[in-house]
Amino acid sequence: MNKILVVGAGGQLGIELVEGLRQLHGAENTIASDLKPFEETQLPEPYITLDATDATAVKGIIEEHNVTQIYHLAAILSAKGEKNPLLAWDINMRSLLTILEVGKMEKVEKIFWPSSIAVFGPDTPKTKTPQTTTMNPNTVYGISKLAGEQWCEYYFRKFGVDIRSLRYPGLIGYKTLPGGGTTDYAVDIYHKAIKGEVFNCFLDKDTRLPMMYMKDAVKATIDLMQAPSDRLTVRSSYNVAGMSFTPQEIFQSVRSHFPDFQIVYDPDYRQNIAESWPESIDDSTARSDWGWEHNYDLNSMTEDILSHLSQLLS
Ligand code: NAD
Ligand code: AKB
Repeated sequence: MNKILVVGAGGQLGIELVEGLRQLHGAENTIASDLKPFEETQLPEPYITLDATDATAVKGIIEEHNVTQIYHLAAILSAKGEKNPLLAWDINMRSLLTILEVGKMEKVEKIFWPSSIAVFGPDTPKTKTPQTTTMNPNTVYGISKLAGEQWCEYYFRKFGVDIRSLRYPGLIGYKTLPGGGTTDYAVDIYHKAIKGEVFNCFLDKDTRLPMMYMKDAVKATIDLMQAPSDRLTVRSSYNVAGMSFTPQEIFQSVRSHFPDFQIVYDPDYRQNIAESWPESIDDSTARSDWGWEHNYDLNSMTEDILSHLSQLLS
């Protein structure tokens, strides 16, 4: 029987991934954990307050609960990382190395760790960015994710740790507000539209970025973790794609439901980060290795989010 530990579960991805994992493995077999105390999360029990950089605490929980799989989500994202680069490097690298090392020692069967399109930089081909290409990221978050990918591959090849990873694009969910990324605008816009407020967009109207609906991200994660090991040809991190759009295009999609909705473009330091990333991603390796398929495009995502969000906020 699988016993799952989700680390950094209190964030935008964790809240929804825990739900998906609990449907699959049972709530009693899926322990959510985060730095935050229980009262500050939206997660139901079982829940443990856990610092991912504390190797003794992580080891204790794995042994006490006979954990067989870890999903390690804790990180400082791109925009927040540029405000405090040393903190971002420290948290992102120290937590990953803790999970890899404890996972190896405790013979954890499988580990999931997310990378990001932030591993690509200004020298990377902008469209249909290939699985293997020039990287050279120029944010501390991207540098930490690229180093993390290489550490994952190293632990797999040297120690046989079965660690799997996806380079998520910007993830868009409606259940919680995002935690300090450059793609956060594409979550905020739905909340402003529902509240009838003008949306102040921190990216320029034509900045195209790869994005994915959270339901597809949860599906990709579970599909990858269930794939037979011998199907996986990539042990750094897989490119995955859902859709690509600009602020103007998502605004038009939302405005088709709220004809009076208005947007003001006011780009800030996050514009430079966005401009260093690809516009679209070639994920053909994920599609052929383990059958990845996305379900949502921009308009079907907008419909789904608005129908759920209006119920949640009413
Ligand atoms: P988030 O910022 O919403 O959540 C991160 C969580 O990690 C927070 O709840 C935070 O309290 C927790 N955390 C921070 N330091 C911790 C520590 N030392 N110990 C335990 N928990 C700690 O981020 P998210 O959007 O949920 O992203 C989750 C993962 O997915 C990250 O690794 C991120 O890099 C990756 N990712 C996210 C996106 C996206 O668009 N959201 C895209 C690409 C990759
Ligand atoms: C961010 O904007 O930092 C994240 C990501 C693409 O990794 N959403």
